[in-house]
Amino acid sequence: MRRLMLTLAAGAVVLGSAAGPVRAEPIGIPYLVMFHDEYFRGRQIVVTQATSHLDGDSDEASSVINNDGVAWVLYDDESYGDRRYCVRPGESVLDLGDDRWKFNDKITSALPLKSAGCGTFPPFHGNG
Ligand SMILES: [Ca+2]
Ligand SMILES: [Ca+2]
Repeated sequence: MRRLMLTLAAGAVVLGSAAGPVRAEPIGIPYLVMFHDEYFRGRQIVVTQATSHLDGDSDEASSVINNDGVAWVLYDDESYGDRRYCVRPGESVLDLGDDRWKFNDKITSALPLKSAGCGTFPPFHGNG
């Protein structure tokens, strides 16, 4: 009986972690912050200004949060080229590999805009 209860308890833990939302820690750094892993995990990439090549952090970002006051555009290629997505102030993307974007381990350059809106750049979330 004891063995059965332990087995059930272990099963519940696995189900809970698989089905429940993964809560990311709040990030207080007031810039664009990317992470090598999903859900704000792994090595941090703090970007404070336009960066035409992320050097050692290129093609590594798997999640991102924008704590800056303006929108940022994230590009696949260096010097702001190829596919791109815009993240507005206060927005985050917990998994850049999501089917909606397929942008995992892609970002090579990052450019801040002069506004909080994305203008004509495609946003990760919603419109404009
Ligand atoms: Ca990664
Ligand atoms: Ca790239």
